[in-house]
Amino acid sequence: PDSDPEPPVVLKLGGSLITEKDRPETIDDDALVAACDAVANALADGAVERLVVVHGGGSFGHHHASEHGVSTTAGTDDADAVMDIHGAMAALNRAVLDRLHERDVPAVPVHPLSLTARPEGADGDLDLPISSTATLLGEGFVPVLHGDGVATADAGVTVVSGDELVVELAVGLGARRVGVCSTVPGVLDDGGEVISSIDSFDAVADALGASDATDVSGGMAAKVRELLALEAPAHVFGAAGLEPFLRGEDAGTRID
Ligand code: IP8
Repeated sequence: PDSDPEPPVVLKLGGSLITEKDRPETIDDDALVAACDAVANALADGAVERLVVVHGGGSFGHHHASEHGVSTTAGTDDADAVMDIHGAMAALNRAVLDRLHERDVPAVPVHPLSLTARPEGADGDLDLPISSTATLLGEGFVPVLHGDGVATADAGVTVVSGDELVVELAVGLGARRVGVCSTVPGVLDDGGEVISSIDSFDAVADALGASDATDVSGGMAAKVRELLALEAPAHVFGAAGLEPFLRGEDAGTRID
């Protein structure tokens, strides 16, 4: 029999990378195409065997979430608001899938709204059943998840960020490596230099500012805190780091 399959790589493509963050529902197609090329190349030459992609909201999800006052902690009971947020994210997901298919990547959608919940309320843990994604991976697909709305006890529907999904997927799937690709080349220190590696939150807390554009789910500090808690090594890098990361090299900031 074949030896056990390699644990997957979990890759987040930031919403700020693949969309124009300040223009509602606008894709940054050059950036999206470049990212999809890097993914396709890494799969084609075997640098990565099994891959899960998660993408953020950028000017799709965050625009509608903020219009409706919905965040990871503030929910809505208005179905129209849910449809605006989920509809925009599904449209962005479709664009990502289309670009991956053009490069023969066997990508399929996994929509968190249909799968996840916060059964203990907005402050409680996210419940993300993993079997759909795990089975798709085993069958040779590249599951593509995205930030979305999530059913939340006593709050209606809140936002689940791509970062939360990355963490849940990494734990649930026993990921080999985690990559977060955004518009910044890594986690930056006070002087704007990339911090090459982070192994404790306190050491970098002061240097981590908030995201500048509309972002309902918490900026770089929250990302670093969550990635530090993972067993798998994580890297935070910009577009130029994607190819090296997928080849197994260090890129941007290593968080471990
Ligand atoms: O961009 C949030 O995902 P993120 C997506 O990963 C929505 O924070 C629906 C605002």
